[in-house]
Amino acid sequence: MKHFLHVDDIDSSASWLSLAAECKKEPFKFEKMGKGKVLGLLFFNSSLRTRLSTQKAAYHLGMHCMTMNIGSEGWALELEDGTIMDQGKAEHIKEAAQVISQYCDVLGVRAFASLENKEKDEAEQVLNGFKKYAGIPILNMESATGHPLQALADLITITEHQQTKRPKVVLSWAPHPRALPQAVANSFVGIMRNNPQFEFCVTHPRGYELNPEIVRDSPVYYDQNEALKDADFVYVKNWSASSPYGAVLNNDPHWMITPEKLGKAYFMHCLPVRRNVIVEDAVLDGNNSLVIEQANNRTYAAQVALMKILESL
Ligand code: AN0
Ligand code: CP
Repeated sequence: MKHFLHVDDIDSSASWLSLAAECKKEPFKFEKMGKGKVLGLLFFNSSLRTRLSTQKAAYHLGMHCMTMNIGSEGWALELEDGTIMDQGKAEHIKEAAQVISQYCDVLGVRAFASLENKEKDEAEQVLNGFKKYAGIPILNMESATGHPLQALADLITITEHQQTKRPKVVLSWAPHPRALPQAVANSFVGIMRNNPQFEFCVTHPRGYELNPEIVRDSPVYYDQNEALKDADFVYVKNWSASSPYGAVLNNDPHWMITPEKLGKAYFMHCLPVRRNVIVEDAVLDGNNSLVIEQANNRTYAAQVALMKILESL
């Protein structure tokens, strides 16, 4: 039984990419694979792309899909062991996960970082809780520390548009009024690290360092202009600081991506994006923006991840 929890679960980029291309060309080619299987999707947080693209991927594979906004419609879940449950939490994740697995064969979970407690976020309490107690394959639909389906869709998109053998890909931080998780950035760094055919670097203001265990030896620049030099793909994302954990330290509008900064490069963002905060209108509305193609590729990323899970059942 295989889970899809992390970019490291992509055992061969080449074979996953070629399967994604096959699915994109002929979406219903594997529609018998999921026949009779039920996919449950649990959302603790808002979603547009992940919810609809994963449902569409399930449809392509002949799976039945049940979606629940568990964060707003379900019972509040207790995650800690041994607690006296006399406060606000009505149900323990132990029962909830085991019950869900009576109804579903595969379970997708979206549960963002709390941004309040770094250790608990890094322990992936919700994702790992479902993995531990549900006993069925788990699909990560953005957890506290990662968003591997997004990273896979981004890899597909870059591969489709690359014009040279070794394009330069830059991950740039950009300002945002609210504290956002590091999950998208983490998984993008991880998938770039696993695909050394790209020249990759990260740029962010001081204080926004990502987890060094994830960044490893990827070059990091505090000077955005230096990092953006000769870029072919500029992947833009806000994330909050790691110390103090979850803080917004800097909202310097100079980090916003403008047509001048982008130059000839392609612009990428996972969406949702705040116009004229993260990126100027002219970039998003221009010919070099790949954001809609990234969103389209979410379907094929989810389809391939589900196929790998279904094959393992
Ligand atoms: C979320 C984040 O930054 O993790 C989801 C992105 C896919 N974004 C917001 O909350 C705006
Ligand atoms: N990119 C992404 O995951 O979008 P949603 O939060 O709308 O699912």
